[in-house]
Amino acid sequence: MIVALIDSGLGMLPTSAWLRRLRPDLDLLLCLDPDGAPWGPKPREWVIERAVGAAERAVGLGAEVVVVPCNTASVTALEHIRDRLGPGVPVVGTVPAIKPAAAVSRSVAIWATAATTVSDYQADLIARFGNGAVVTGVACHGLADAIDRGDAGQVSAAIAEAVAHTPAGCDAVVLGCTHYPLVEAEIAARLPAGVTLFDSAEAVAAQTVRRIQALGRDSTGAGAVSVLLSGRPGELPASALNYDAGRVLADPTR
Ligand code: DGN
Repeated sequence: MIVALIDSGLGMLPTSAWLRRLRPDLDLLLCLDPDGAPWGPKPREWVIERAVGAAERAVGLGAEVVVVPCNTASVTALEHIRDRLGPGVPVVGTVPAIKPAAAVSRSVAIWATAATTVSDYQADLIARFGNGAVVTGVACHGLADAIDRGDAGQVSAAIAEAVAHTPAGCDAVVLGCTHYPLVEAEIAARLPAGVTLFDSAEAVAAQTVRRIQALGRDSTGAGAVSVLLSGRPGELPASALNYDAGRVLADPTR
């Protein structure tokens, strides 16, 4: 069975790593959009078009399940992807891990892209799962993009800015952009001791496995990893292409 993962860039890697751990037999199709990234600061219509387009191409290449390991695309485009693909293709989204954070903390900060931070979806999640905690949204400008570009100086500057906007006394930080766990060690080192980080990668992978099981299909595969790139593969960090010995497909339609 082919499972497609859709994100603008490298944010999908923590989730795909969990999927590999839980179900090494699955064939993964990693759909990245170097031509359209970053999605975080883009207009809503842009994110919807890129994410729905990637999902359609993935299904055209044989994907039977679509995962969106991207908070920005999930809060913006998930229902559009579901509408376009129809009920036959399970679509699993990602939301910031507010619920587990607010279960143990009275002061939570959510680090995310600007799009996620201002979304009604995030406001609704806080209302439903905030558990009475003080929850503060922190928009981390440029952090996801700097991670994609492997720009250590910009990563460091964006983390410093986010730390400065995180309320004193906050003891839980939700990594509400799937890129951020890739620099988790640096984030943890820059926050005060005693702050716990939360992310959604393991939970999204586990939910994907449940949705696959619910399909009731024999889903064994070869455990292959393929990469589908929009536009300019030369601009994608080598770390993505070296992720596994999978095939790299260039998408001629972009
Ligand atoms: N990884 C995406 C998210 O979780 O919001 C951000 C993607 C981007 O392009 N900024």
